[in-house]
Amino acid sequence: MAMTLTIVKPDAVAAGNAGNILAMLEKKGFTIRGLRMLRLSEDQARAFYEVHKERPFYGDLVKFMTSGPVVPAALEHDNAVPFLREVMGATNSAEAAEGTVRALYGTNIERNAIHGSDSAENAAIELAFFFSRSELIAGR
Ligand code: 3AN
Repeated sequence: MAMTLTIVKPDAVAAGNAGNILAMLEKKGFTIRGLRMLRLSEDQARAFYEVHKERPFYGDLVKFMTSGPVVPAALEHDNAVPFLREVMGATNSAEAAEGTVRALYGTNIERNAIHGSDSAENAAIELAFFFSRSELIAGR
């Protein structure tokens, strides 16, 4: 079974929707194999989103992601990476399909409630950013 990384973002945590989002992901069939709550430092947020460092929204994205606690989770499912992307919905919450996490819990393109890895390669990198190998083994 494949694993992917999700992060319940500061907007959704602040709105009291972390539990609702995790429950929705479990209902969709994901198994939670790792779970944390933390507040990203600026250096950590910059490193996590390094692929976007040349993009005009990078500064705002780092500011938003450090604005409050986040809840990263390691999720297991068949084809976990594309399936989570489907369940999350489009990046812009205002355009996300009905019934997706972002349509239900996000606000706009920045405050979009949830992160999901975009490839198997990035999932491995992002899981290792938040969870040690032994934590993920313990979650099995
Ligand atoms: P996704 O999260 O759907 O994979 P990416 O990887 O293109 O989207 O963007 C990463 C994050 O950067 C998004 N989740 C969103 O919070 C933010 N973002 C992307 N595009 C924009 C934009 N045009 N303006 C503001 N924030 C953006």
